Formats: sequence, structure tokens, C-alpha cells
Amino acid sequence: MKDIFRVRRMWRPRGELKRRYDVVIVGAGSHGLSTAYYLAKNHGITDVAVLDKSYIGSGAAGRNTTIIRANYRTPQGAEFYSASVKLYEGLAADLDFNLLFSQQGHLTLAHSDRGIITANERAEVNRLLGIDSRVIYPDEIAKLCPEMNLSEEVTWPVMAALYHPPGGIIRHDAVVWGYARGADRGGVEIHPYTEVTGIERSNGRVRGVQTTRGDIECDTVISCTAGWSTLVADLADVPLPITTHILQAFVTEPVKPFLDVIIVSSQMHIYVSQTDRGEFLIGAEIEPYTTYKGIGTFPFLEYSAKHTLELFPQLERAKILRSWTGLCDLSPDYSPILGVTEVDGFLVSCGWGTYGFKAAPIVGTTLAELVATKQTPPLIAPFALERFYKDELVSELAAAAVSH
Ligand code: PYC
Repeated sequence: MKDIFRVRRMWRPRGELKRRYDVVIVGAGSHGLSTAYYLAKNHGITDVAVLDKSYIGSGAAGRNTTIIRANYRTPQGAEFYSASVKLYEGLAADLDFNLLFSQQGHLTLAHSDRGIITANERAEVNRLLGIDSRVIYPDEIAKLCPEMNLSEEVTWPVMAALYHPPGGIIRHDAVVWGYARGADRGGVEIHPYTEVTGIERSNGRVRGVQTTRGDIECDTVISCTAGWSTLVADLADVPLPITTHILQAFVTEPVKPFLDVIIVSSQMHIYVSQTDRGEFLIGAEIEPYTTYKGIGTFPFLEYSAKHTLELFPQLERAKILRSWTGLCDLSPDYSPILGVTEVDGFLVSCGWGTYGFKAAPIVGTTLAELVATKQTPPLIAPFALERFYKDELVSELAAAAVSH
């Protein structure tokens, strides 16, 4: 065949499943694929299969709102997400893949005295860790975002904001495809449409998994399944303190670019950014009820649009193009659960709520290190499952982009 007709594939087509791998990763989203990528790249561990019950990036990775930031409230959270932002900054070069990362800055609005106190607390924690965050007031906010309505004639006038310059947005599908391509080139096998239906154990340790395409032996199983994490952990009889909720978001039709910062208001339960295609991407808090049903609701569209219009009345005539929901697995302290469980060889990355996508690179590097060295890296030690038994919670409630 002539070369011009030979299309270079992003990754190899799914082949036969082997009967044994060193590591099986459940979930071909941003966490599963980044873990596979760093296992191969950083540790030379390539006898790895990534399994997914659906297509690559079909879960939370394909349904998020692409915000990357490190302005968390706890020192443990801020340090962890800061390491992730740094990895994201070099990721396009590392993967040799354009990820359209735009570090345009992130503003968390404060509309009350209490909001200003929380913003100051977060800024203090961030700055002590070398993270660029500070509280700014309406004159500076107006310079950063002249199009936003800063008048007093709104329900919640803007009094201040936590400004985090390194915050940004990135193309979520590019991140997933870049990691998938990198993992594939490193020798990892990716098997979409291969559902894990059981986790085999004996003497308290993992021996393999059952799948819809046959049984596999392995030494390590890593669950990176976001909203389905409790169901997968149940297969290993590991109870997780997690509830699953949906998060909804929508985009408008594309309009001329005029917003080049990310705007978040916990008080108004919205976050707003403008994508590289010109769409306004708008989301809200997670729904308070637990469900696995990805059905969008009209009340969500109505209140998010209403609140956004208070800040950006010029969007009054913009049409909603599409909306979506994603599953969020929520832990009691709003921090993730990462690392080992009581079943030897069964590791988890879960409990991310709405924070998961922004952690993908640091989850991948730290979990890969844990598998390779059998030692929990200090950066993720605070997020161990056992903290719920020892009452050592890491409360990130105040750092949710919107209350969740
Ligand atoms: O934590 O930045 C965030 C976020 C944005 C949307 C959902 N969570």
C-alpha cells in the first residue's frame, strides 16, 4: 500500500486478552490511562492491561468542565493539586500532543464577609506553599474581567475574589487521547468494551479479575472508575464511604471571545468559562440526590442560566447548544481516597467529587510509584482510605468550585 494511504492510528486496535498481566487497571479514563502511562514511562512496567466497560474516556473524563487549579484549602490538598498543575504545564511536551492548555487565571468570587474570610484563608494556605493565589477587590477584578457585571444592582454583588493566576482550562479529550497514545506506545494494552465482573482473591490478596471476555490473572488491580468506584470495590468486598451524585453542565452556542478568566461563585452555585471554540461553558453544584442516571434536568438549566445572566447579562440571547451530566463519587471530607486498601494488591483512585480530572497526572505518577516501590508516596499518604478509621479527615468542602 502507498504510504499516503497508510493512516497512523492513535493506538493499536483492541487485540486478544492475555490470560495474565502484572497489573490490571479498571477504567480507561484520565486516571487509569495516566497511571498506565507512568507505569511504563517511569518504571518500565509494561505488562499492563487497561480495561473499560465502554469506550476510552467515556466516563467522568469525557464529561467534566476541564478546570485545572491548585487553590485548595488544606495544605495536603493544595500541595497535591499544585504538583498536578506543574505536571499539566509540561504534559503537552511530554506526550508530544497538543492539549490546548490555557492558564488564563481563576477567580472565585466572594459576595459576603464570610466569603472574603474563606478566600483569605485559602490564599494564606496557598502562599505558604508557594502557590500563586491572592485576594483582590472590585477595581482589580474589573481589570481582569471588564465584561462582568460588578454593579450593586444584582442579588449578590461581588465584594472580592480569590485570584489564582495558574488556574486554567485544557481540552479534556486531548488529555485522555494523549495518555492513551502514550501508554499504548509504551507497550500497555488498552481493552475497551471489556467489563470487570469480579475480583478474585485468596488469603487477603488479589489473584485476578473476571471480565466479560474471560478471566485474567494478575498481581495488582487498580480501580480508576470515578462514579462506579463503590460498585467495583464491592467486587473485592472493600466498602468505600462514598455516595454517587450527578453533576450537570452545558455550553452555549459559540460567541465572539470576551471572557479569558474562569469565574466561579459558590454563593451563586455556578462556574463559567469560555472554551477555545467560543462556547460559554456553565456548570453548577452536584445534585443533592444519589443516582447513576445521567439525566439532565430543566431546573438546573434554569437556575444556572439565571445566575450566569446576573454576572453576564450580555449572554441573554445566547442559545444553549448541549448539556451533559457526569457521575461524581463523593467522600465525607470532599477529599479523594487514593492508594492501598485492606485487600493486598487492590488499589483505588476514587472519592474525587468534582476534582478528579485536574488530578490526573499526579494520580498517575504517584500510583505508578506505589505499584513499583510498594511504598505510599508522602504526597498521597493523607488521602489513604484508613483515614476514615483513624478520624484524620482532610476537609476540602470550602475549596469546592461550587458547593458540593
Ligand atoms: O473544582 O474546579 C473545580 C470544578 C469545576 C467544576 C467542577 N469542579
